[in-house]
Amino acid sequence: MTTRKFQTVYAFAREMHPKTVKTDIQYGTAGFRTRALNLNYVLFRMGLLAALRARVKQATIGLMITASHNPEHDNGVKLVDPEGEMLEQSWEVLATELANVSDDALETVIEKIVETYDIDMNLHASVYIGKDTRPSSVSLSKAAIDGIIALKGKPLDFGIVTTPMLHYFVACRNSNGAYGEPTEEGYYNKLVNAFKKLRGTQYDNDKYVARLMFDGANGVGARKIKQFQERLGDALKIDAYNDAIIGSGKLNHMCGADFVKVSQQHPEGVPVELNARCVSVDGDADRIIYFYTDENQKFHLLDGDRMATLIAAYFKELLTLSKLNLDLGIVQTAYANGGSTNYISKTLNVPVHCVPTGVKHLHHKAQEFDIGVYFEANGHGTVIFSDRANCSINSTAKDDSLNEQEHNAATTLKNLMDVINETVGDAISDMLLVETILHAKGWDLKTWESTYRDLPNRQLKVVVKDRTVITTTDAERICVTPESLQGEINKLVSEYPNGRAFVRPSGTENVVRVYAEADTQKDCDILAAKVALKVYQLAGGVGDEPKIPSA
Ligand code: 16G
Ligand code: MG
Repeated sequence: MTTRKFQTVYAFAREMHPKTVKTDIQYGTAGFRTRALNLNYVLFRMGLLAALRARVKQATIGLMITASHNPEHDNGVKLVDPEGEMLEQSWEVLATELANVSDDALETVIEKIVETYDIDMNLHASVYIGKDTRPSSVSLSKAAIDGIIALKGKPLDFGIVTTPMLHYFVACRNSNGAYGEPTEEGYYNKLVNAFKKLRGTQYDNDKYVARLMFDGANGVGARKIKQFQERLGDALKIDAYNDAIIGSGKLNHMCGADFVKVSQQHPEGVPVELNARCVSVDGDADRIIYFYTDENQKFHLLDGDRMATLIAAYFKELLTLSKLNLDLGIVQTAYANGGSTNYISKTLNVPVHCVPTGVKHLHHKAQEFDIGVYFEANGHGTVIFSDRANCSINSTAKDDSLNEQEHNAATTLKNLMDVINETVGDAISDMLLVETILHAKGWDLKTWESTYRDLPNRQLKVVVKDRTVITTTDAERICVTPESLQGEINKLVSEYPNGRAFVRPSGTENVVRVYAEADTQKDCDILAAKVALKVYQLAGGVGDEPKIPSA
């Protein structure tokens, strides 16, 4: 066996990356996420795991260092599987075990993984690394590289990139270039070239103006959008804001997609220009939210549900025009606004499914369709295509015997596929896709918004002693424990027209999340607060009791 190699690992770990935290950490919805100060040993160990995974899969594995929309002092890490998808669930368990084992037992756990998966440690192990703009990401990426090298793997550090860029690079590498070139330049060129083909030579169209305001959340999106702007030229004018320098402490602070979505307000650092089309991305640029402030100073949000409906409706039109026989479906989570779900099933007539929170669940379900559109309300989502869809769109676009309408629609579908980053939600790719559709339709945000009415909604957090006492079923829409809680929620919901509410333990923070919607904002604020109070009372709330607003 290769024990000699493991001894090197063991010695290295003890010296350079000792386990400094006693409490256990979990590989959650999007990897490990906690205070950056507590992550050094975790990154070293994830470097080890990535090298093992690369050998098992005999493919390049990705390792992304980010805490997304969390405050700047947090950080995190997640692994990316060969096709650019999230790490397989059975390995999440291994990741958790490896992160929490004592320094003394580290060698044994690695040996166990090697034996279980019969890993040939002489195989090549390639790991792609990316990091966001957090100051802590620099030393954490060194720790990960130490881990990869300790197991004789080959790290390739892409430096500061968005999360979806790293996913894309991994997918490109493992497809031997069929999906694209695994470089920054290759990524920009693929997306921008397809976007320009779709845009044509007329940049404005009816109510659509080729200019938007971009909130970069003082993160990696703010940097990368400049690369896009250089290449897009006048095809799309992007006024970029919130691009503070690294270490300013402003990352995601009062800005970015999560802030705008949850607080339902305009971000700081972006001037308010009435009726201007604005977007916010999050700290690692895998989510995007559209918004504007109208002439009466009223704020309007167009979230992931809006994008899902806009995109699916457009694909449906193109499928009809091209006469392609492909099935289209939408995947949402419980957070999807009831207004959107209703519109999808009653007006668009597209099959819609609800799955638990977290990209891996949405992605997995969307794979059941030829064209699967998935979005979380928070703005994370993309479109994925089956091999059948890919082949038939490509061959129809090449088929000169078709009439012009069919041919044009198929060519548009082909170019849309190239604007889309299928590996995972990608804020900038999603933005280019939405901009393409609004342009094609000649719409401004008001026209888009008029397609259906969102029900007023509210999200709250409740701090409890142990959030795992809350368990759920039916894609998180029903609470199973504590036993009496769902009955209480049902009673409260029944008091409000169009009322709906659910609770779930967060996968990224130590809180229970509460969601409510109802016909009026006042009703849903009261409903949310009443549900939060029940959670506090029945699930061991700590700190101040939630306050019920007056009716
Ligand atoms: C993670 C998930 C995101 C989800 C969010 C929910 C990925 C890549 N990201 O950020 O999809 O919406 O967690 O957070 O899966 P919560 O569990 O704290 O509500
Ligand atoms: Mg993110």
